[in-house]
Amino acid sequence: NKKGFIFDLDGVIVDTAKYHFLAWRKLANSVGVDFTETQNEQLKGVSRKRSLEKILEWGNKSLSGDEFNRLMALKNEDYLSHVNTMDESEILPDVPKILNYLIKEKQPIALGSASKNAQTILERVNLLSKFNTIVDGNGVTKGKPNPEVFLNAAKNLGVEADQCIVFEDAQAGIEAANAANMVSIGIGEKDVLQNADYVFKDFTEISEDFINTLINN
Ligand code: B16
Ligand code: MG
Repeated sequence: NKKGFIFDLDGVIVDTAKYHFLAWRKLANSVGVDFTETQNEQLKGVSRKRSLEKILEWGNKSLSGDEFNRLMALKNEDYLSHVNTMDESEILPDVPKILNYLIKEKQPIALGSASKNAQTILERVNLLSKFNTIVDGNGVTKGKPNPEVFLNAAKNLGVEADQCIVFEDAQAGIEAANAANMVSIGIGEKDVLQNADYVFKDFTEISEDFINTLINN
């Protein structure tokens, strides 16, 4: 039985949520809407378009289509100015160790992210070559919690969905993995990621023995 290991990007490989927060807060404030850390948490794993819709809902604002698109572009420009400062030092602890172990064990590896900037970010932190396939916000029509992104990743790897293991930091992503019949591994807090099959604070808590169990089950 061939396994597939699928990694979310933001919050799993790098902490870009802090840059999304800065860019969304700046944008929201510019149209007179407040934006808090709690709200940012609710945008994790959510597409750029859906994120702006939610921010406008929270602020009771409605905009024309043109204005909406202009704000989405502005937010992304600001976000990318932060992304362009990133380097390998922003990779979350023990991520390279786990990726290298999976590569040593000849396990297929995919990225499954809602971000349209996924490839740029992986290039910046020098991890692009570790992945056999990248499925990102450009390759899906339905965002998490819809399982499309992970199902496409499984297909690209040539692995059955129920043989895949997903690492996710967002509730929406855990739901997507569960809906795809995949093993869901939460990276973060147990009380936030209640529906995950396993939860670890970060990759420093994940042992090679645990990875071996995943490979052999
Ligand atoms: P972009 P993930 C998600 O990435 C982020 O968690 C979410 O906050 C963001 O809005 C989304 O990507 C879209 O990102 O604006 O770069 O296309 O966690 O699925 O890797
Ligand atoms: Mg994430």
